[in-house]
Parts: sequence; C-alpha cells; structure tokens
Amino acid sequence: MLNKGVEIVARKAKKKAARKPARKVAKTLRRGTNRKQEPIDLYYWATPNGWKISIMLEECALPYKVHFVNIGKGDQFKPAFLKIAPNNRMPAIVDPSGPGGKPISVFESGTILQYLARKTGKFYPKEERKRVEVDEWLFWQMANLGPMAGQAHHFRLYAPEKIPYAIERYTNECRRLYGVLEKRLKGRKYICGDYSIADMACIGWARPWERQGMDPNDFPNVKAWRERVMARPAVTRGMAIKAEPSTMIDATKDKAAFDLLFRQGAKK
Ligand SMILES: N[C@@H](CCC(=O)N[C@@H](CS)C(=O)NCC(=O)O)C(=O)O
Repeated sequence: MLNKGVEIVARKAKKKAARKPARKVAKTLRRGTNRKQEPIDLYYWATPNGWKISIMLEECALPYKVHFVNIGKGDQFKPAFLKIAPNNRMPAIVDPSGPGGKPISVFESGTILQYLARKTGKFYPKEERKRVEVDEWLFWQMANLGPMAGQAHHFRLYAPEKIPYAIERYTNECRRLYGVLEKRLKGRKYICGDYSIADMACIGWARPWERQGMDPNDFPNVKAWRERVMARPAVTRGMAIKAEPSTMIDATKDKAAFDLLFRQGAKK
C-alpha cells in the first residue's frame, strides 16, 4: 500500500453535500447486500484520469480510501503499485468485495468506470442499445479526447522546445474532437441523454480545455454541458481531492520529475 495512513476523511465543508448519497447507500445495504461494505482503495493523483474515478466513487456514494500516487516522485514505479497497475499509470482500484466476495484489482480508468457501474448498477444503462452508446463515448474519450488533449498539454506546456507542427497538430485534433462533441450534445443534456460514465470520463479533460488552446465560445453546447456537469456536487467533491500542496511537483520546473514522466523507457 502506498503512502500508508493517507486517507481521505470526510471534510466538514463537504459533509452537507455528501449526506444525501450516503443515505442512499445505507438504503441499498439494508436491502440485503453486505452491510459492512469495506472501502475501495483508490490509487490516485489529481489529474483528468484520476478524477474520473474519484467522481464515480462520489456519485455512487461508495466508501473509499485514497492512496496518493505521486507521479512526479515515481510512486507509479513502486513494485506494490505495479502489481495492481502494470502500465505504471494511475488510477487503479482494489475492491476488497470483488466478484465472489474476493478482492479484485482494476487498472485503466475506462475499465474501472465500467466495473463500478456494473457493481452498483448506476450511470450505465442495462438496455443493450443504450449501453453500447455509452461504451462508444467512453471509448471515444479513452482513445481520442484523452490522448489528444494529453499531447496538446504536453507540446503546449511541457515540451522544452516549442515545436509549431506538434502544437498545431494536437491543438487541431482537440478542436476537431470538441466539434464532434458539440454536434453530439445538440439537443442532449448529457452525452448519452442521461448522465453516465461517458460524461464522467470526458469532464476532466474538458475542464482545462483552454490549456488545449480552445476558445469556449466556439463550442456553446460543450460549454453548457461542461458547466452542467461541473455543477454536480459529486463532481466538485471528486475533483477537489488533492495531496498536500508541499508534495506537488511542477514538471515544467523540476528536471527530475520531467525526466521521470517524459523520458521513460522499457524497464526490466
Ligand atoms: N489510459 C490510462 C491513462 C492513465 C494515465 O495516463 N495516467 C497518468 C496521469 S494522468 C499517469 O499515471 N502517469 C504516470 C506516468 O506517466 O508515469 C487510464 O485511462 O487509466
């Protein structure tokens, strides 16, 4: 376990917003499932990929413990973490009450979202046609919006040299993708009609869209959706989870963190 003892304890200011979903869970538990639900271990750092899972856990009011994986310091390479997340990327979870009542570890944020959605029966339609739609947009985020926005951030903010071709390429790809989302959101409140794990997957990347070179006024439907999703109390709580400021490292200023994050090779 990383950062032993690091556990998110209910903060006073958040208590009020948390009250309602917590009651809902108690109700579910009384209906016959495990009354003493053990908390899920969340391996997390405050980034768009990490937020997907803190948001989902908050939305489902599942009990969880946060273990900070300080990716600027190399926690993602610790053997204990690699056992559950062999791609040395967070987020990951360990659910002590997995299938058959036994623990299960899950890595890759899309897989974790689907797992938690199946476990709780929430934010993931049961009807096959509707479920396929949610999967389409979830995978759209995983294979498109996330990687392209990630590269846009890299070349616009982190790369030591400013390479116009790379900046233009990834900024344009982001613009294309927000254009696709803009059309999709026409006449829809959320990406698949009802709020789902597809929205949770996309919101973290859309939140810093100005860093990707976007002008919010170009995409009014995305702008309204972004505000709608970010106004949800569970989303606010999920995105507010941060490690101690003193442990945060800015890879644009810290060479060791930069090399650790951006000069990785194959490890034995
Ligand atoms: N496809 C992965 C991507 C996860 C990912 O890229 N995580 C980054 C932070 S946003 C990370 O852990 N980076 C550590 C590293 O680069 O070593 C997922 O969605 O779970």
